[in-house]
Amino acid sequence: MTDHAAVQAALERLAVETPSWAYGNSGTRFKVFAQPGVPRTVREKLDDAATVHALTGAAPTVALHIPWDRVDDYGALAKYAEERGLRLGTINANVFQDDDYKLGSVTNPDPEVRRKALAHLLDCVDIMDATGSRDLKLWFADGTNYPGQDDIRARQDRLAEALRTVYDRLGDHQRMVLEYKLFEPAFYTTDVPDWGTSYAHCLQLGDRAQVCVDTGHHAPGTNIEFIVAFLLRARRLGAFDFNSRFYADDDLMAGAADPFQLFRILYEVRRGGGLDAGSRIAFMLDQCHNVESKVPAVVRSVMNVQEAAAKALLVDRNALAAAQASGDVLEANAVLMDAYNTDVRPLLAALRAEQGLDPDPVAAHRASGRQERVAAERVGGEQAGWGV
Ligand code: PSV
Ligand code: MN
Repeated sequence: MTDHAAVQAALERLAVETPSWAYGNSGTRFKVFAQPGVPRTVREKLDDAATVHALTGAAPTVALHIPWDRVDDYGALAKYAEERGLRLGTINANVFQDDDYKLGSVTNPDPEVRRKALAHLLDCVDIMDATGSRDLKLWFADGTNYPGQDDIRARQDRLAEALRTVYDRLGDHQRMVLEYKLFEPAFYTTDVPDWGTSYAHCLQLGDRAQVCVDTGHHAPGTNIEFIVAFLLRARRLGAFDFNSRFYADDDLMAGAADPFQLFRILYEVRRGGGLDAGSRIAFMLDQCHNVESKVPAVVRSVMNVQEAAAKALLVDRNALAAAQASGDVLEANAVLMDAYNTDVRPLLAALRAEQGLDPDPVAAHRASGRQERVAAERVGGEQAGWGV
């Protein structure tokens, strides 16, 4: 039996953090296609994020990327966000877009470059103090392209040393989430290539070091829900970067390429208590909208996460446990599939209506004419995009 009140309460609680960079121009390494109405400033990115939150009621925080979102006064930026019903969320450090980082940032063989990278990470913690952010997200592009290029083990030592310094600088209420990615931009070794490496470093650091699972950062065919189940059991799953992929780190809309995978992941999240009140998992999007319109694409992604979560919440856990305990493989699989095959759109539409929102946020955005309005208003200046 499904407890509908509990499902509804969990869905009302579910908050998806949107990334500031999703609102800016982006592309592949071949071409960035500019779009009309793209924000020119961090504040305009926040205006777009506020629109997503107003439409969905489920995207109350925005992740910043430093230096893409560098401003003089972070306290003022936090206030600007607050006035629009938002909070500033995770601070993403960027130690991958400077010539000095060609051979790595915190693992660079040159101690001067390591010092510079570390200083940036510590600056990011200062920014967290000003914005009131809880999480510092670390992703390192560090690695090597050729066998023999650098000492693999020494690079782990350098990484551990930098992480320790940053961890010790965190306030009691702050956390570090360490993201992994199997390859790109390095092609031979990557210094944090997988969840195990991230987990091992986090274990050495302490409780407030947690793993960040970016769903696009695995080899094809990897069973991500296993990783999620393992990390939740170990109390080390801090955050998700949701996006979807067909080939590599495609950064497409969450739930677009493989909604069944997103459901399986969110079922393990639910199983591990991650959808319960008081859960500290950050559900972030980390994606780019290269060819599709950005604000509605972020809205669609939030809705896709909600739909997958709703289906995960509908799994009849008692029936599943009974089937599992009796070794009834077919029935256990059927219980899971019944939930996945449920059309949860009416349930979510009703929930939005109850919250005073339009049941169809994408249509509401189209009907509002905002896209045309901002395209007419945001003329001149330089559109935001990847790069500094
Ligand atoms: C790296 O591919 C990544 O997933 C990291 O989270 C970065 O901070 C982000 O993408 C934005 O480029
Ligand atoms: Mn990511």
